[in-house]
Amino acid sequence: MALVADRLTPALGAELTGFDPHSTFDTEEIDELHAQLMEHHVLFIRDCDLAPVKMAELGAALGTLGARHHSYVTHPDSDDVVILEWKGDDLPDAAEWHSDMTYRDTPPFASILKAVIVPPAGGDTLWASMFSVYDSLPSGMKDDLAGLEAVHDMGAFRTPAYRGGGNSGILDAYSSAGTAVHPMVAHHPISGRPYLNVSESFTRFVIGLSAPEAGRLLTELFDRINRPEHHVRLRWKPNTLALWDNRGTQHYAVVDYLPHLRQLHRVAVVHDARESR
Ligand SMILES: O=C(O)CCC(=O)C(=O)O
Repeated sequence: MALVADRLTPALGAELTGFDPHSTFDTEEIDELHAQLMEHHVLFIRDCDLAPVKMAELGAALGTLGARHHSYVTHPDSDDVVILEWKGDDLPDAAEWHSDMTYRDTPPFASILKAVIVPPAGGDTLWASMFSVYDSLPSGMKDDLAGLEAVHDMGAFRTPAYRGGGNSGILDAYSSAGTAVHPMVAHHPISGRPYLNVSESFTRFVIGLSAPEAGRLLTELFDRINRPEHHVRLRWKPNTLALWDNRGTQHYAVVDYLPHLRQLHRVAVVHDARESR
């Protein structure tokens, strides 16, 4: 593949051409795709008609596919593909800044998302560079964050869990989703670059602080993530594919399209096969 990337904002994101969805995804091709991903953090590929089985193959070429998601249904053609679908008066759960599944000890390193059905207007997704957010912090704040760790949990997934099974529904969802403690400033395993590692969806508490202190610190950090200079925004069309590195990015799916139907397919890749090379 001769991939060409057109960078979209200084913070992150590129529109990629030259990707062949019918390729056999050999090592050299995926090395090239991975290199583009490391440079731009999120890649958008238009007219990429990847069938669910092929999407899972692309994920497996990038690394190890993860355990099933605790809440989403899987595609009948592939257990590795979850279906994200919202319409009517649904309560979409992705209109919050987050990096996928950080309530797990080992969250996915990458996610692949393909639009299947898009609403007539709206339903865009934004990504934020957490490298850019970290770089923009005052140096005193960077010093304060060094060495701090925070607790991540399943956040708003509590609502369907509670509606489905009351308090024991929440406990069951908790035990399958898990909870994890991560450093508030992490380093990308390949570039070594520091990035802010907290999200409004899943980061709940800072170890060693009181609840009000943790709340104030997290609120200030979440406000910083919201600034548009750290963002790139994608307008989906059917068969647009987004591939992103969860280490150092977060995303936010805008809910402005209901009651129209919006459906996407997603594959999560847990381990980066190229990380230890
Ligand atoms: O629906 C979207 O655009 C994003 C979905 C999402 O947040 C995710 O795949 O983690």
